[in-house]
Amino acid sequence: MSTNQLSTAHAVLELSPQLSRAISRRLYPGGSATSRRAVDDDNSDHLAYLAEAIRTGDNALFVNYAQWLKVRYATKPQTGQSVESVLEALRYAITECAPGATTSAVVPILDTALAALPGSPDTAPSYLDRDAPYAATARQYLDRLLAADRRKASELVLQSAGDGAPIRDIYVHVFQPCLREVGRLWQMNRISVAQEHYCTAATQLVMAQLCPYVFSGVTSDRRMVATCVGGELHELGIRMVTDLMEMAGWDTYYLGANMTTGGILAAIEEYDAHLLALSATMVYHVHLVEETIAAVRASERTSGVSVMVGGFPFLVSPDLWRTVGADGFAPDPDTAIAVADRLVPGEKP
Ligand code: B12
Repeated sequence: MSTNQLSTAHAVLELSPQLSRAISRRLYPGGSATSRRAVDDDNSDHLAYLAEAIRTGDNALFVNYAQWLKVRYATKPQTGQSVESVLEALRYAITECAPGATTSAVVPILDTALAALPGSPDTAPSYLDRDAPYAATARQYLDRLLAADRRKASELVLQSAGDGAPIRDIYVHVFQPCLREVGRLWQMNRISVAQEHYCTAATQLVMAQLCPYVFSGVTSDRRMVATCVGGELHELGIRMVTDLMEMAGWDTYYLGANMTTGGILAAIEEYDAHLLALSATMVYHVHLVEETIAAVRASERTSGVSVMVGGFPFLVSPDLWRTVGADGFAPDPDTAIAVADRLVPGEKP
């Protein structure tokens, strides 16, 4: 990551309020200040994603966001704008408000995203694949949650586990696709925020009911602290990884969502961890992953810990884990166990 990239990203974030207003003026020339302010939040999001792509030098992070936005806007009629018009307005705002060097660094990223849009669909395909293992269970589980019946959803999963379905399969083939499907349905405006929250909360409840299976194995002396970075609320992915690593013999210390860097460092030290598993889902939290890793490396008390990262941005950009300074990355729990075993070799329990 070069100094230029850092200063350009910083400039975009510093100018965010002015840029945001310029975008709104361009998109809604006749609109009132109030109606423009209503889209300013969206604009700050666009700029936060853009800044992260500039900082990491990874245009894919912004291109993926533009493609996601295309689907979201296609089904969110109140926006009344296309992604193309938003990106054009962003380009106009940058040219208007930012210094020349910033403009010349940012415009190519916007152009790359604009060029990717025509070939990109305005709907997102379902995550529920009829041919996948446990497809029928996943469909039923989601249907029960969408029908607001968490009791029946829980019964279904507990029955499967009781019948011998491995917890790993339930996590990977039921919870994961169902949660991603819930996200897709929200993105396409087919379910409400309340439904999205309900399905997530219910899944956390069901996962907790599976606890006896998770903690039934023998634990080795390899210790892992697992957590999300500050501000990150998406905790289920890292929780699944943690539970399955616990089942694979790791002694795990799971901290959940939104941890401060200081808190993470203290936990590594107190728990005498060999491995730190860090998760981020929102692209605009990638800099926090990098800052946390830098802080871990900088402290004598934690510098010996290996760091493995994962989460959505790392799925979008397979080399991003190197950019943020991690020792390893895994896209899923099985790979996470293999990477962890490589980073911290030890006796298998
Ligand atoms: C549940 C959910 C929420 C919940 C989270 C609650 C909780 N307690 O976790 C709430 C409601 C809080 C939420 C909020 C938001 N969300 Co949300 N959310 C989701 C949803 C539906 C499911 C997330 C999930 O659990 N996925 C399932 C897990 C298993 O998958 P995973 O996270 O990728 O994890 C796997 C791997 O990545 C990997 N992994 C993950 N972490 C780690 C770490 C390590 C070390 C390793 C090795 C591996 C690893 O292993 C996991 C298992 O395979 C997703 C949809 C989706 N596609 O995931 C949207 C989604 C992530 N959210 C989204 C958005 C936009 C938001 C909000 C901005 C707005 C909103 N929807 O309310 C806020 C932002 C909050 C914030 N500041 O963090 C978008 C992001 C789009 C984008 N392009 O960035 C998504 C993709 C929905 C969508 N399709 O539009 N969300």
